[in-house]
Amino acid sequence: MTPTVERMDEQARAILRQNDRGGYTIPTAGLYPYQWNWDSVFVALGFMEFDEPRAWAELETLFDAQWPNGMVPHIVFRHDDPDYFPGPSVWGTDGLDLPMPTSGISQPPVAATAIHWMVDAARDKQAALSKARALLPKLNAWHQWWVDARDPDGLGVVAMSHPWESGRDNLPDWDAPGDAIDVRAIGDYTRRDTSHIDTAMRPKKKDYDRYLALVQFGKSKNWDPAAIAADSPFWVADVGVSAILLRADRDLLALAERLIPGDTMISQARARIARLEAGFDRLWDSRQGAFCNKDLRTGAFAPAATAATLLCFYAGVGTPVQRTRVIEMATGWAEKVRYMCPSFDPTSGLFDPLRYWRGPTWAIFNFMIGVGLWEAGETGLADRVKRDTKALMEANGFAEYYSAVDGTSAGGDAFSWTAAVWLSWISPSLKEHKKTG
Ligand code: 9WN
Repeated sequence: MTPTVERMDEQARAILRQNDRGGYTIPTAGLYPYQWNWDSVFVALGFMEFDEPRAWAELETLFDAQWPNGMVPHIVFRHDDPDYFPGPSVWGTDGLDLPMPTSGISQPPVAATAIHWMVDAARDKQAALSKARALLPKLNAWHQWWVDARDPDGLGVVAMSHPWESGRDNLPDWDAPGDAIDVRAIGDYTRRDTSHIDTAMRPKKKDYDRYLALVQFGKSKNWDPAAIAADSPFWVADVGVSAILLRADRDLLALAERLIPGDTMISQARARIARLEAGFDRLWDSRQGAFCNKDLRTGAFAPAATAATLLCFYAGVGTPVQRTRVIEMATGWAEKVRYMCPSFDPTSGLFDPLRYWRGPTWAIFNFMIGVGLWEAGETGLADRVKRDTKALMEANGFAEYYSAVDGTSAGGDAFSWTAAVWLSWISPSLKEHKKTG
């Protein structure tokens, strides 16, 4: 029997409360015992529905860990937890002058967009405006870090220096570029993830060897962005982060024009937007008829499209012809799988229904895709994405992710960002003005 809306709302709120570690929220107990960057941002949107001060605190604690060079790290280590590998000592950022121990890379910059939505939805407008105003310079520094550190040649697309930086760790897209990573000197190590989760759902050992080798590489360069850009064996332009950054810059610009008119960050944001808009077309693979990830060392496109291809609507890019092709592609996917939107092309031989980012459906990605489609007037597909997300949660709870083929829940359970997506996008109890996308 489908649980009632009240029951779903209650469970979702309980998950956020139970994963709250006092000002920051872990993604799920055991598997991920620290604060993760984009997880926290979605969590803030969830808290916003029932505890606004707590929502702002989630973002403030994340930005407390911002590096002096503007980067907002992908994991914040407030303690050392043996449940997770690689922990703070492996990342070796302790010699840098940082506010607290963190990883050495970033994650998709969804925060400015979330903050824009939070300001619009806030019941306590005064508090929201002052919190957003205080966060804006930090957001701007982070966005500038993205283009300076990960696009030093001004291509208008951002490179991933590590698969984890994309938030979509083991996409098939990273396989061929990853062949250039030398793993011979990594030494012995013990994974912790596979002691929590079925190995069939997690990245393979070959992937982990590469993840670790890249961490060791970054550490050997003292996490210096220029040295990483010059020598990283892995340097792949990501459609997902490029789209998310472009969208985030549009939201940052709108907030800055409203809250601090005349500030220099306005012209900086405009310059980044122009550069990212111009660059996005580089990721159009005319052979595949889709926006695809691209190895910037070799110039090779990834083997197939991913869910991020659909973020062109969220980012507000693509010609009418390109957008039509993307909709045709997504319509084909929707016929092939029961639950939109698979993270990887379900018509490809590399599609894997349960292994992490190689095929499964993720609520946070559906959130961004659904909002973008809705805004672009593609309401049929937008409704399908939202309906499927709701059905997955109602039938299978708040899992880390789900099989796009049959809805099987996978990865960690009682998962914070999935619960947050229910509260801020799916729940039928949302106020009328929020029922978009
Ligand atoms: C590495 C926390 C994170 C998400 C990522 C997801 C996964 C970590 C891991 O979990 O990555 O960052 O150890 O597998 O891929 O998107 O932020 O939920």
